Amino acid sequence: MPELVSLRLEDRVAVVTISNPPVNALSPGVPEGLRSSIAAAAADPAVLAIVIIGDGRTFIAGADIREFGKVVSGERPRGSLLPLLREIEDCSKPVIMAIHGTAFGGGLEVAMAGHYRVIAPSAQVGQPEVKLGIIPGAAGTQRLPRLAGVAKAVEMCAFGDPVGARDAQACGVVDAIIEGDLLAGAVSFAREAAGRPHPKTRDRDEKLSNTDPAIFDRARQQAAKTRRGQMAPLAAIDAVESATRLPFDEGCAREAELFDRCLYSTQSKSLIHAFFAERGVSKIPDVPKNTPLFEIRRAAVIGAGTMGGGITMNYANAGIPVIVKETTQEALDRGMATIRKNYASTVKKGKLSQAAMDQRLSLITPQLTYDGFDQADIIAEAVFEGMALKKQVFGEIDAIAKPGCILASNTSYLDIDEIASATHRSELVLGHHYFSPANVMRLLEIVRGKATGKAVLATSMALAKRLNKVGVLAGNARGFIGNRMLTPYLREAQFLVEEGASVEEVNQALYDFGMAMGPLAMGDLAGLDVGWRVRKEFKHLEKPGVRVPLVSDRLCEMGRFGQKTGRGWSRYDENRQASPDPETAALIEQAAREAGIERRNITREEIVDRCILALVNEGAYVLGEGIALRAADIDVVYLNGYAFPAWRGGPMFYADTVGLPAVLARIEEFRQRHGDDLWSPAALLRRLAETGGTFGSLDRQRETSAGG
Ligand code: 3H9
Repeated sequence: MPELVSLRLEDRVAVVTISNPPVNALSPGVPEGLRSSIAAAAADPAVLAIVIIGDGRTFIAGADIREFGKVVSGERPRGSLLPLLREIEDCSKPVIMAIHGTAFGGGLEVAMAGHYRVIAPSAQVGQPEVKLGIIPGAAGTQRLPRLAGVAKAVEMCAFGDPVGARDAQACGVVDAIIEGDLLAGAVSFAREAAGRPHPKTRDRDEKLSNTDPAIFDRARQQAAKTRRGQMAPLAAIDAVESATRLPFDEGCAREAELFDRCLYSTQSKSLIHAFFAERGVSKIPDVPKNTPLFEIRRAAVIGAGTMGGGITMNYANAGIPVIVKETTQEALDRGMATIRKNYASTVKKGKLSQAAMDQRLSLITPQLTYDGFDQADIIAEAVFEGMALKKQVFGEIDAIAKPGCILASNTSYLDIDEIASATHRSELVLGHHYFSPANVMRLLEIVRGKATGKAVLATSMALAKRLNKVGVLAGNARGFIGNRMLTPYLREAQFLVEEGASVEEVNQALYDFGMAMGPLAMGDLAGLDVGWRVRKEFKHLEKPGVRVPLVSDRLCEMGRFGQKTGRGWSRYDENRQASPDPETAALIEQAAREAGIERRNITREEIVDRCILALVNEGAYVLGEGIALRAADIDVVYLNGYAFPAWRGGPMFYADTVGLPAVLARIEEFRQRHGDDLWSPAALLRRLAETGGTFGSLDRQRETSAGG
């Protein structure tokens, strides 16, 4: 096995190199290697100073996240990095941390125990632990305020966003930026530092005095708003606050207490699940890693509406020249105006420079013809949802596109194989289903038709990353993964209002569960006419005698499409602020009366269970039918496309945390009340619940049998 930590001498400076690919996480063996290397360097009279550096693409990206599960399950004791960090800090020779890539979490904590930090201009530092539902656990909340000041430490520890090299230098986290060769710069810095007294971070208390307590209040308010429902950000704020009140060692003890509370919580298990789910999702068992990819240099998009415009922006954002085609000048102008407006608002928020906006716009060619489509490597179709139109468009582009050009449909419900049948290249046809707004939402469902080639799938996965999306493979079934599951979720929300809950109660219960907004509010935002159109297209598939929601079609017939018309389930003012609409309430009551539905009081618990377990049960069907490869993929879809709270891990992980026997029992209860057609538990769910399995264990089993 290659050495995780190695030591060599360069110009009387000991260079300690960490080699634990891919990200030099502090896995077992790394702390031990650091300890022995530092001890050896300290004892060697030839050594004047010590440089610690990471091999490969990064410094240390943090603790090994996989270890946390083992600690929580009792498989491994929870070790502490604190003694090692103290040894580094107490070293008689100056220790210089040379940072490139990322010094995240435990990586930054190690770096802060050094006497100096030097950094490559492109590197980042951060305490992103809260994104995993935990807080820094190796004195990060105690050393960071001493270096960066309390306000910066609160921001970094409570919200977890990384800080670039210049910012890190400005706030005092690093001492120098090294342009050019980092190691050479670090070694020469170390030689200069040798012999001078070197500061211990834990003794530097000057930035802690006179702390304004309002810093903590403001951070708590911000966390309540932007990290709603999460415990780790609040714990991180408490831990940093303790640095201002307690001596260093007592502050560390308080941090450890808060860290443990977070580590053993369901929230951190959920967020860690989400972290690995997102990283596992691009692996397609029958598509080898080394599948040759198509080169995507130019793109073309058909349709400049809401979706087409967003898709066009995705390509331009990734630096890919893109043609966008519309059928009328008016629609094209409207589409381009929206694109410009979107970019301008990002510039206004300071998140994009004017030059970058201009550069992105220069990559977009708006036009009414197919000119240049024969040069495109991929053509993305985003026309109105309707099979006849889609087939016509695919027939047209098939005739123009060059051989090898990928044809991707943004359909959200339609049959990819039927669309592909309009072409002579079904192996190059698939779905690229974006989520609105397409330039913002990270999810991209990559829909595999029966003939879609493996290289096309592999290229799509790679392209998703380039477009800053999370690509999830979905089978070709109506609604694919996300929208198929959404149907019963929205159905239950509507049934609940018919049975007696108010629109506001349903929205609030799901919001309190952690969803970004309630289901009916989401319908109003997306436009109720979207579902109305889909329902009309698939009306012939409805089973006679099975209950269907009564109200949304009526709202649409009245021209109440949601936010865009000012009225839907709720009423909206000019700022799109919702208020209850007595007319909707009356309409619901009337519809329920006509259908003979007895109205009653409905608890928040029932609202949440009906909606969320409808998602879970449909998810289990989707998984059982092979529409999704893994339960974790379904979670990734819901976390990135539907704003399911990441701290609950996604619907399938949530079901595991509730316990599948309890989930099954509740579904059975609903089945008794609402009938087999609506609430038959999926066979897969039943099997797992009855055999002590979980969706997570099923994923692991499948991964093992697929050979890794
Ligand atoms: C912590 O430090 C707690 C401390 O306070 C100490 C407490 C005692 N561990 O993301 P990528 C894997 S908590 C294990 O695709 P990128 C990842 O799964 C930690 N594995 O690359 C993937 O594996 P695979 C605080 C890790 O270039 C591969 O590396 N630190 C870890 O897009 C490549 O990852 C964090 O939260 C890890 N720490 O992004 C940092 N990190 O190839 C988390 C990555 O098998 N990591 N892997 O799928 C990141 O933010 C990104 O991975 C990073 C690289 C920016 C580093």
